[in-house]
Amino acid sequence: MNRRDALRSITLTAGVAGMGGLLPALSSCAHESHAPQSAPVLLLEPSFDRALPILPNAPPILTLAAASATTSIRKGALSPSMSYGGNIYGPTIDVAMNDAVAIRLVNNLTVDTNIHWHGLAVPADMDGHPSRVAAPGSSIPYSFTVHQRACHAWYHSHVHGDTGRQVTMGLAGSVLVRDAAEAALGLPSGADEVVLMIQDKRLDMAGHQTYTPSASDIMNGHLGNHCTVNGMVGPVLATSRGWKRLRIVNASTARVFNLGMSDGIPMVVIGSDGGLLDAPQATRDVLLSPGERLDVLIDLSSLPAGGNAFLETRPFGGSATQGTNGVRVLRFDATAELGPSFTVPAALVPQPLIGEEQAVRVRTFDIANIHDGGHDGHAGHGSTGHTINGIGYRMERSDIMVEANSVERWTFDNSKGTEVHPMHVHGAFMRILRRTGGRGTLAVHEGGIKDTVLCMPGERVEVLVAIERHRGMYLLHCHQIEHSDDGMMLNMEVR
Ligand SMILES: [Cu+2]
Repeated sequence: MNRRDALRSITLTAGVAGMGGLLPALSSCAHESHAPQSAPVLLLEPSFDRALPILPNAPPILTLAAASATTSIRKGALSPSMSYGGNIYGPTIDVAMNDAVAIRLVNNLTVDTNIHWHGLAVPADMDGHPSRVAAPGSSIPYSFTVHQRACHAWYHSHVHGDTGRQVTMGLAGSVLVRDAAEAALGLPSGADEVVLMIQDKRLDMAGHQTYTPSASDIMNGHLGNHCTVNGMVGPVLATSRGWKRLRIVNASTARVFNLGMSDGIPMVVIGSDGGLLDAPQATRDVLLSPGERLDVLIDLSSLPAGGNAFLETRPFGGSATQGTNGVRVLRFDATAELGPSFTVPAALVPQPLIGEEQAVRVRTFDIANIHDGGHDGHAGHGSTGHTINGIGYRMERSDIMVEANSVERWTFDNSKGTEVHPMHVHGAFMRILRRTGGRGTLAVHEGGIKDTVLCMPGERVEVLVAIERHRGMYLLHCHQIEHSDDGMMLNMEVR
């Protein structure tokens, strides 16, 4: 048993023990997978009593030292966490189109770790494939050139079987890619542009975050009882009265947020995973699943000095276990200062065209909860055996062969499924064509280039996939990370 397996075994033993022996079938095999559905985990309304931590910016040439840390997630309590250098999470890495990135990951943890550059098109050996990890005390030099349009990418651990725990504890950060087309729009910048890493956390009575998923957590998601922004429950951002650009990433393992502004504050979606939309889209709220990013403008100019407004997550339908209640997430306190004058541009930046007629191959992926024991994840230790097309993940097996620089048309079929699956592809970007069943429509931010798409229970989502230029082994997986840690992941070989 290697170190990672040992850790996994300890974690899962703790998880099973915590269920009071209600699930004796777990000790046998993955096929006995139908754990009882637990009651939805409700989010608690926070009190807003501390300043929002601003994640520091960093240039793309640096060392990220993954280490255990402590952070105050809830006021008055110190929680164990993990970080790339601070209390929790890593710096926001600022890169421009054509910049060289040279980042050394140093592993100061007692378990394996690595980094996946979620939303960056990088060579396969730089992509954070789970077969390439840094053992404790060792390091991985990541170096590549960013050659893609302005966007909000992010980075996080991708160690198979331990990703959910490492990301929840804090091994994640943002990457902002800039280009001239974006700069020409004069969007809110400086203090008026804020990265918000939103993550639900399960806090115990002492205010410590815990991550020991039970079998029902592996099915329904390890849902937290608190919503955090940049690692803090109930943060407050004191800010001038004017337009703000919020760069949001849903860093939860499983929690879908339905994000909107209180008090009828205008909210305009301008971008998604792969950069800016063609045109701004005013909206009331947006469903954002784990792994997805949202680039949104909000207008606080109508607030009086001393007034406030909230970013909130609202209840939503479509899932038996999610969206049950809504809470306020972040409070904006208006100062006396007026922000710079700004008019939302009528047009943004044209999307790269991915035409349906370019597709050279059609594939369907059945993601509707077919269970299988034969994978490298939690097998034999409480696994429910999540699969794609009935196949559980094997580290060394090539599952999908695709051509570099080609386009394919894929369908994610969750029409018979009961679980929430945000599907994520590495080394490729997607254009969402249509959604049938469930919501039956595309969300406003889904008009943009995507790397992650939410497939709610009952939904079939058709996408065009533009495979990038790099060859080698990439991944297609569910970004409900308990599912991918459980084997809901395939190797995609680009040739
Ligand atoms: Cu899933």
